[in-house]
Amino acid sequence: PPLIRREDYRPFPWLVPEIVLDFDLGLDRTIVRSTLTVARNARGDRADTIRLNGDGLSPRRVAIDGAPVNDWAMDEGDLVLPLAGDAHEIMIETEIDPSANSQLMGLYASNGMLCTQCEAEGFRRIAFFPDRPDVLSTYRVRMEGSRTQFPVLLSNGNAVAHGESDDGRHWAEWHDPWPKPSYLFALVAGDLVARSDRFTTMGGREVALNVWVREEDLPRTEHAMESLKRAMKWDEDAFGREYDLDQFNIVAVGDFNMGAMENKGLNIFNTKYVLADPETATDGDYDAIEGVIGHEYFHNWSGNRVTCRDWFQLSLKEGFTVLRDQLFSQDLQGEAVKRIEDVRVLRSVQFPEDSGPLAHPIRPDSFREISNFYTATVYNKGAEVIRMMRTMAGPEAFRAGTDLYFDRHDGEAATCEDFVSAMEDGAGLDLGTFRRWYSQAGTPKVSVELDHRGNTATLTLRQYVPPTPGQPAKQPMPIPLRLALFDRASGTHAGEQLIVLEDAEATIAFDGFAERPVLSINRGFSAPISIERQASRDDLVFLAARDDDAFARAEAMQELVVGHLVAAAGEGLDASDRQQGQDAIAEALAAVLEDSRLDDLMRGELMVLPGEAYLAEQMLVADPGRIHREREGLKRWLAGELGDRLRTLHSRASAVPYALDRKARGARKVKTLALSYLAAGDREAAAELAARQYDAADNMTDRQGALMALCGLDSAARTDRLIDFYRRHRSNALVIDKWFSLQAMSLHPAAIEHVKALREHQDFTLRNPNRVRALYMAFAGNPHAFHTESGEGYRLVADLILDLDPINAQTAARFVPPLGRWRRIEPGRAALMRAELERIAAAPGLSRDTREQVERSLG
Ligand code: B3K
Ligand code: ZN
Repeated sequence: PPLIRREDYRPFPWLVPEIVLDFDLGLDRTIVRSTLTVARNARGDRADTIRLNGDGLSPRRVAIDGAPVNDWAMDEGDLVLPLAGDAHEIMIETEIDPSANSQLMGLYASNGMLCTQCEAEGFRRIAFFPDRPDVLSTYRVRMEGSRTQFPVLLSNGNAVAHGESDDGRHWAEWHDPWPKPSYLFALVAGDLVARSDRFTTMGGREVALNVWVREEDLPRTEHAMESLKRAMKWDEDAFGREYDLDQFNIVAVGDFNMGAMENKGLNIFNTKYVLADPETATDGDYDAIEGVIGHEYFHNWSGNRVTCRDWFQLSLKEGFTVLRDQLFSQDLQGEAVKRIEDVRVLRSVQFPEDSGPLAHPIRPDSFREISNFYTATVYNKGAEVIRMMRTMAGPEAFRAGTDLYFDRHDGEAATCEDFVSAMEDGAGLDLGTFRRWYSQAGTPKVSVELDHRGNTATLTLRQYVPPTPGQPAKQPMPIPLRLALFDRASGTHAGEQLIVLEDAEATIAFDGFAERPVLSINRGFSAPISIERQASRDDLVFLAARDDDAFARAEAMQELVVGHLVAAAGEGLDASDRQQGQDAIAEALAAVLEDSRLDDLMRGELMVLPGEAYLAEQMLVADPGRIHREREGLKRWLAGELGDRLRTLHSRASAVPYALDRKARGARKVKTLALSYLAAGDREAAAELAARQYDAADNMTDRQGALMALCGLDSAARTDRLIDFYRRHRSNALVIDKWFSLQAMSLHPAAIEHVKALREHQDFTLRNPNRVRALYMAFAGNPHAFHTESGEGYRLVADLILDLDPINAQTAARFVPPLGRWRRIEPGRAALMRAELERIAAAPGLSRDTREQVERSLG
């Protein structure tokens, strides 16, 4: 497959201002008739043909300006038509089989309903069309089908007409007045019911809201609807963005390749991000639903009204929209806790990506398969880059920048450069060299030295951006650092400062410090970098106890643990260093357990130990076995030292009744965290406590937390409760997904055997992406099982990739990155990982998706 390059962008020679789509719907036979109004694009090259993308389609009939045409040609799946004049009408008829579509791209069948997924290049599996985001058209959609099979017929925009036809069939017509690219097209036909509500926009538009689900799921839609209304209001208040159609529809689908999709006026969601009630969804699920509902809704402006010129600009909509959903959730959940969680995700997923063979800039320069670039880098690092602009400009100037951006580019297909320029003009920033954040990959490292002499503290900062594939040498990037210098005696500081490290190195002097101050830096994680400094244990304990920036406080706690574990799992620690390290951590954790000023949600964040992937990231070459043993060993030791306090916390939290407020959610969070520490200590006692938590649970958060602890323990209670959980929830696919995941990510020594058994379970299927991810993503993220020394874990994942690739290439390719980390793993395991990648590479008929990822991973 060819390499597609950003620099080769050319406008399409034709405009397609209008398209009419006519669907004759059937699960295994759908006829699509599309009528395109085309006109020459004055900005494009002159052409005497038009190339309409297709993927697996053949034209049944073609007509231009009403006259049948036979001198067309097929080229690599595309349809090429001769076109001589300046304006034409093209009609093409195709036939597709949705029930045979296991890739879940284009029009497919799920649970007896029909639905679509077009981003990025799925529309070409439905109709021949210039399937690229810079061709904007208004859509008129007519669909007809069996009334019993498809009582509900939905598409983008507003419903304009519907009626009965012969033989128990009916039809509906939809019109979307907003020009959009083909990737935002959507259609749904099925037996669905809606939770309905209304929203009045700030301009007085009355919007009908519907969340469409299967009838039995209706009781679980309240949270999604409430989240939607909050998101609509928030976007008006925070960004001045108003909704622009008379209806907004959300449909939940059980078979879906990702989280959700922002199709104009008709968002299609994975059921996982819609359905919730206390019995079946955890607090984490509630938060994720609110975040994803917000995210897709916010795309209505950042993505739909202003879309992307080409797929290299993906972060224009994704990075910005992730930032918007983070700010939305933070306003509802509390800023510090949300920030800590977002940074945890960035560090555990994006940092490894940025330091491995798949590293790419947030605006990539080339790709073979765009589906492979829906990454944590484009999304999460993309959000961080825009967040830095906001930090440098301040919230008000930033808002002026986004207002100008929306104003300037409404109705256009824009570029990242357009966003940056609007931000410069609107927010009054100079983003000259800051643009390097768009073009350079790799996580910058900033080394920090603090010198103290006389009354002056001198800070020396040096940045280094490591080489990444295709980018051996880097230039310095502006790095905004929020910092404060604490007076050791009073425990206060004279105010936070924002320093932008523009060059490779900078030295800054601070006067008025008779004693050496304690430095708090990169507060709030003001830049997505890693800080390298030799902070003393005392300084970290000081900050962990009293930094007034809650993020920085959690960070000091993390640094204390990371420093200890990396040393222990790396060059090793002598007995006295080990003891001192453990004591400092126990002291800090004891303070966290007892600090009555902390609310439990924040206490929970401070109790979370750094993950094994992030620890591995701190080492040039990691031994996953040693990291795991050290981290578990530390937990065991802490459980021994702080057992009484952990049990007290557990019982205090257990007394708080179920509610959705901060206090009750905090209680549930610390309850399960306390349990997970205790499970590392006295296993029998912990199994008993976990079984009691399980039996007493009146909600999924407590039940899942208890089962998670039990899954790691060898006890009769483990088996009993696993069976109970399955029986209780066997009819709910989303909860059965949890049942698979809990076993695949468990600390049980035989976890890998459990995974082998589960892939033969009658409820396991390669046809459902949620189920595949529930078992295998959980497993690939479980270091002690995945990195089994024999290499069996790698073989399991490689087997999955090979089995899944012909069925669902996009999902299969997502499992390559865990194997691609081999260069950073000790040589024994690295060779086994590489061998599995080579085995995949040698397989005939590999998809473009998987081939690209495997080849890049082998480098
Ligand atoms: N824009 C979609 C993602 C589409 C992924 C296609 N492989 C969902 C989102 O980011 O909101
Ligand atoms: Zn998105």
